[in-house]
Amino acid sequence: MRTKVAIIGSGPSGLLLGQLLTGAGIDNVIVDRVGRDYILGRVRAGVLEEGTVGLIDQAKAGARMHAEGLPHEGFSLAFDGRDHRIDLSALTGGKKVMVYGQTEMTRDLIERREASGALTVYEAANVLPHDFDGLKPYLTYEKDGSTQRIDCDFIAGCDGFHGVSRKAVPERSMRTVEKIYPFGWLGILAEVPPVSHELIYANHARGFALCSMRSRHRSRYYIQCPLTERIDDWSDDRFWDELRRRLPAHHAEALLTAPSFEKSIAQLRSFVAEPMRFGRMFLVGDAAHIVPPTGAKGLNLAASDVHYLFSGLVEYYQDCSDAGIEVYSRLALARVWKAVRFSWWMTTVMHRFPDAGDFEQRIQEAELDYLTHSRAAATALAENYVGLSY
Ligand code: RFL
Ligand code: PHB
Repeated sequence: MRTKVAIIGSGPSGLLLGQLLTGAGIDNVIVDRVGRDYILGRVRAGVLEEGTVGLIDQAKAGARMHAEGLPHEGFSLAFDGRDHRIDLSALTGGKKVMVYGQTEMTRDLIERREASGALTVYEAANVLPHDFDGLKPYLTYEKDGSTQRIDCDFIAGCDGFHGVSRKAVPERSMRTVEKIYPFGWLGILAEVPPVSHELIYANHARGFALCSMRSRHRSRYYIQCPLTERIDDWSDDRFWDELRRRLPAHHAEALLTAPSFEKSIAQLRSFVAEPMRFGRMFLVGDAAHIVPPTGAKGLNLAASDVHYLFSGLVEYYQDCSDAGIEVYSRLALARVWKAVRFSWWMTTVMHRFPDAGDFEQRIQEAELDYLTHSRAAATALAENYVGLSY
C-alpha cells in the first residue's frame, strides 16, 4: 500500500491530522494497535480551547460539539472555604473554553473519517516506522497473520506517550526532560448533574479536588491521592465522602451522588522530547509531551501540534516548499513549553505536596491570595487557561 502521510495512532491527534489532510486532498492512512470500540471507551480530557474548537470545525467534525458542548466563561478557585471566580471572558477580551469530552470529540472525528472513506487500520500489531532518515520512509505492521507495509512520504507519530514512534528514534538524536509529581488523581464519572455549572478547582488541606462535567447530567470528579493508593480500596461512598470534605460547605451540601461508571487513577507527569521532527517522521501530541491535567492542556497541545504540522504539510504539497516542515518542531515546542510551564505552575499552586514545609505552604497561600486580588495575576492565569495563540 502507498499513501502520502502514514499516521500511527487513532487518538485525537492522529484523527484530527487525518481529517484535516483528507479535507485538503492529501491522502493518509491511520494505523492503531487497538480497536474502534476500545478507542471510544477511553475517558480522558474535557476542556477544549477555542483554537482546538476551530481545528475541529476545520475538520468538519464540529456540529455535535456546538450543539451539545458547554461553553464556559469562568471557573472557581476554591480555598479557605469559599469560591473565588476567575472570569475568563472578562479577563481575556471575551474568550471562552468548551466543555466537551475527548471521547465525544474522538467519536465525531471517527464518524467523519468513515464518511470520507479514508482508511483506518485497527488492531494492527507490532507497528514500526522505518527509514524516516531517508527519502522513502515506510511502516510495517502485522494483521491477520501477515506482515503489511505502507510506503509513504511522511510518518506522523501520533501514538501517545507509550507509542513506538518516539522509541524508534536513536537516543543520541533526542533529548528528554521529565518531572514526576508525588501524587496522582483518582477520577470518577457518574450520571448526576454537576455540583456547579462551572468547574471548581479546590485547594484543601486534605488535598486537591476538581469538579468537572461532561454534560448537564454527567459529572466528572477528581481528588488528589497518594501514588500508593489502590483503586479497589476506593468504594464510591469513600470517594464521595472525601470529595465533600475538600469542597466549600455550600458545594458539599449540594453535591448529588450516584454509582460511578468509571473510576481510575492517573499519575501526574511533565515530559518533553526534543526535537519533534526526525527527518521524515514527526512526533505529535502525547507521543512528544505530557503535562499534568491540572491546566487542561494535554489534548489542546495535541491540537496545536496538529495545526503546525498540517500547515507544514499543506505548504509541502501545495507550494512544493519545505519551509513549514522545517519550522514544525521549533514552533510546536515553543508553545509546548509555555503549556508545560503553566501546567506545572497550576499543579504547584493547587496541590498539597507531601514534602512541603511551612515556607512552601505559606508561599502557596500568598500565591492564591495574589491570584484572587490582582487583576494582573488573574489575567495571566486566564490567558493561559483559554489557550495561548498559535
Ligand atoms: P492518545 O490519546 O494517547 O492516542 C494515541 C493513540 O495511539 C495508539 N497507539 C498505537 N498505535 C499503534 N502502535 C502502537 N505501538 C501504539 N501505541 C499507542 C493508541 O491506541 C491511541 O489510540 O494521544 P494523542 O492523540 O496525542 O492525544 C493526547 C490526549 O489524549 C491527552 O493529551 C489528553 O487526554 C490529556 N488530558 C487532558 N487534556 C486536555 O487538554 N484537557 C483535559 O481536561 C485533560 N484531562 C487528560 C485529562 C488526560 C488524562 N489521563 C488519564 C491521561 C484527564 C486525564 C485523567
Ligand atoms: C476533565 O473534565 O476531565 C478535566 C477538566 C479540567 C482539567 C482536567 C480534567 O483541568
